[in-house]
Amino acid sequence: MLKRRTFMAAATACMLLSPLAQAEYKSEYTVSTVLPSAFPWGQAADKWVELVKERSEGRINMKIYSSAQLVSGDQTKEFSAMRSGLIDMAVGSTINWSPQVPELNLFSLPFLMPDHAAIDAITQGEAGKAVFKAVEKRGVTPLAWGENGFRQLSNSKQKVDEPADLAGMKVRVVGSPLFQDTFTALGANPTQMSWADAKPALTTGAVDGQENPLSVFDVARIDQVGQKHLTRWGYMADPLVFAVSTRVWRQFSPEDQQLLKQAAIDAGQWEIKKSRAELDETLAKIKERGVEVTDLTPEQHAAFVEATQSVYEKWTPRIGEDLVKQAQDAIANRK
Ligand code: X2X
Repeated sequence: MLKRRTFMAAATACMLLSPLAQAEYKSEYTVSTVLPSAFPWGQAADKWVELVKERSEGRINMKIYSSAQLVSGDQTKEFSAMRSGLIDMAVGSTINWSPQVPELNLFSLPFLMPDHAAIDAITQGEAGKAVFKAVEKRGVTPLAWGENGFRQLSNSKQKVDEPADLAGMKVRVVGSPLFQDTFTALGANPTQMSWADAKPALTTGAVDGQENPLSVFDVARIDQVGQKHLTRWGYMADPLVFAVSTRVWRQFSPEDQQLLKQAAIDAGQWEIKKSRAELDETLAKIKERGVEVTDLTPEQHAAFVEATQSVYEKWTPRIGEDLVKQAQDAIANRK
């Protein structure tokens, strides 16, 4: 009996001590990104790290590992690595995490979001909350949204303003299955590869085209690898998610969880505003470099929408009928 009581007392003492044990933080937390500081994406991560350091007075230190180097460049493995705790934190793209979180494919549905207000209508509303719940369910704690941006199509062959122009065109896409379906539906010949392999493949001509936001096209100097034609079709936009591995998240005190979250929200808002504000200037720069930029007429746009309907049929059940409907309603009622 006495023994049992001693044991109970010891167990209680341990439980009381556990908040102290929680306070023992790692000397440094890893933060994974795909794009480094020269891009808005990398700047979003930089800002988060800086705000956390400042607000925690140096108690919480984070170190950024860009180019998906923590997963040897294989960006679609980033989420799993975070879930298992191999990576502590990340600022990641919805595209790269969608193989593990099917709900994130919502943002990749072609021509779902016509403008920035539509992105915000999803991320800042109920649909955004539902997406975050889906991320959380899979062992990663999402904190805030950022933005990689509307993705535009470039190629080395010809002007593209109708689906027929894409016939047989070899297009590099991210390693997320929905993209394979979108480009196949358009008659193109999509090839999945990581960002690390994309520029070399464009350089050698292994692929004819790619799709990425204007900021990525500009900073990575995609014009220098023969990409002379760019179509501003804005067929999808990938938000960024600031997140922490839930295993790691639980080690922080509630106050520090709040600090990390608020810093992520502030960094995200700062980056979204900045990257949108830079778009016009970026476009001008790209044109100055001699890239032929094509905008679609409403009729041309409609032809692309029409050609990609099969993607909705296949992917809506996987994403969730309710979530897609919720997002569509939010977009219809956007400000
Ligand atoms: O690989 C890409 O195209 C990039 C950099 O935009 C993403 O990581 C989604």
